[in-house]
Amino acid sequence: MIDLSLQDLQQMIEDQTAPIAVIGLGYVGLSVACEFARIGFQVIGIEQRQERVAQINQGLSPITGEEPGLAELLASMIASGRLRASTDYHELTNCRVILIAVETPIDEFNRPEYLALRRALLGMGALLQPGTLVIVESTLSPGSMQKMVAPLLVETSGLTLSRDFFLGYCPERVMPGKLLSNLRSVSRAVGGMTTETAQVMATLYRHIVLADLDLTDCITAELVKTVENAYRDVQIAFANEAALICEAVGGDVWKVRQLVNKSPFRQMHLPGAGVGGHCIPKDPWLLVDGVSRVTSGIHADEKLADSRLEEEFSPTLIPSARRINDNMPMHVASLLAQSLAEAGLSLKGAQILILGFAYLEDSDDTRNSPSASLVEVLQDHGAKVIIHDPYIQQFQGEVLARAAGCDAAVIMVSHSPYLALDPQDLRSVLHWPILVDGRHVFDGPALRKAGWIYRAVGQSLESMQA
Ligand code: SAJ
Repeated sequence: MIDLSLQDLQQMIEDQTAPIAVIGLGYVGLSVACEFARIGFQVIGIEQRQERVAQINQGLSPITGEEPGLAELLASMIASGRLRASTDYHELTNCRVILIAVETPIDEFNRPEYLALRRALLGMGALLQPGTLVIVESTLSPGSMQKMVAPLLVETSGLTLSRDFFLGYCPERVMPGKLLSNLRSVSRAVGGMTTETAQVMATLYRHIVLADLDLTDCITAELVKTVENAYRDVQIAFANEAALICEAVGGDVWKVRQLVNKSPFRQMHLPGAGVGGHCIPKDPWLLVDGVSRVTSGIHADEKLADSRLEEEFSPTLIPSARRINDNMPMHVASLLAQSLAEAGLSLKGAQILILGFAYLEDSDDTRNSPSASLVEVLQDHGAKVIIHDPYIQQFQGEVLARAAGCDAAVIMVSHSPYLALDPQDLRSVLHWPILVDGRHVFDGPALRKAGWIYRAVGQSLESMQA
């Protein structure tokens, strides 16, 4: 195999003759593999799950849930022979571009769990050919490219970084339900280990991304991805804490939010029953991981003889936001307990209908679902739980049929079918007119006026009295 310089590689990328490998055929890897194949590249997907490889090679998408265009694109790319899946890393040896899109979850201690990433790096290291461009797309804790990915590849390949092979980081910004459209229309931070590498990466992504490609370095790209999601988590936590304050002082957070957002440059997010998904609950922990370093602080305080004090910096806002959001299902459970008590009932022995188990409205994705946390709390307190979700097969069915015989109902996800639900129908089948609203789906004051024992995140009882 001839050693290709970066310029030769750039040319092969420009004319789409550089074979591409994508390691990890999850919703990120599969969509990016299909997109490069669609452009005309020869693409091999490396996936460890044999059954997933077989399914993809039959032209069948393993991605559940609505993903406009993906199943058709996959089928046609398999049929055209431009895309193939395999479990065998040896297929990489003739690839000139290798994308890594494996999961990077956190463990029970909120630390990065890089097992899949290490497996991918170790699987490809010894097979890495000179002249290859390696790009990581998975979300990483800032510094991981420099401290882990690069050393591991250098060590296992025996090649010299940025001379024999080239390395970069381009975090994905796709969202479930909009994979292909996001891939094409959302800008990307393109972080190269060198400026030249970032430029060649941009040549590659320009083929599929119509939005900005912002060339930068790896640490910046790692920070952009984790900061943008930590930003969202903190914004949501702020809305949730404002909601809890409103409940405590007699306010209605929804009225407050509406008027706050009329103030210039305010964009208060939605309070709710919790924060789920595979990005927002995880990425803030990746951002703060290991950031607990001694920083020199300058203190003007005259009492301190030594004006340069060493102090420990460790993030507080971002972990606190995580805890606020993680606590919201517990708050919903407490609203439910209060509602049951109003009817002389307790959680123990009650049968509760949970409306919505996905983590997001009109989705079937249950990763880190706040409803799962709520179910656990309720069961721990002796309640029986009936779950309904129009998008999840095992929880589908006629809502009112599932509600029959339940003592109370809790809305956890604002799925469209629930927005059309007539509370009167629900009341006719519930044992008690008890409803806890975790997503501001219903009109609280109207329901209470109609005799419901109704409680909602962010709405105090005083604020709902007519
Ligand atoms: N949520 C709230 N209040 C809000 C917004 C969301 O409670 O104001 C909850 C949702 O109910 C859900 C969780 O937070 O449980 C996450 O919702 P999300 O809208 O952030 O959806 P995700 O998890 O799909 O986030 C993805 C992220 N995209 C990527 O990581 C590439 C996120 O950065 C995007 O902002 C988000 O999609 C989006 O805007 O759709």
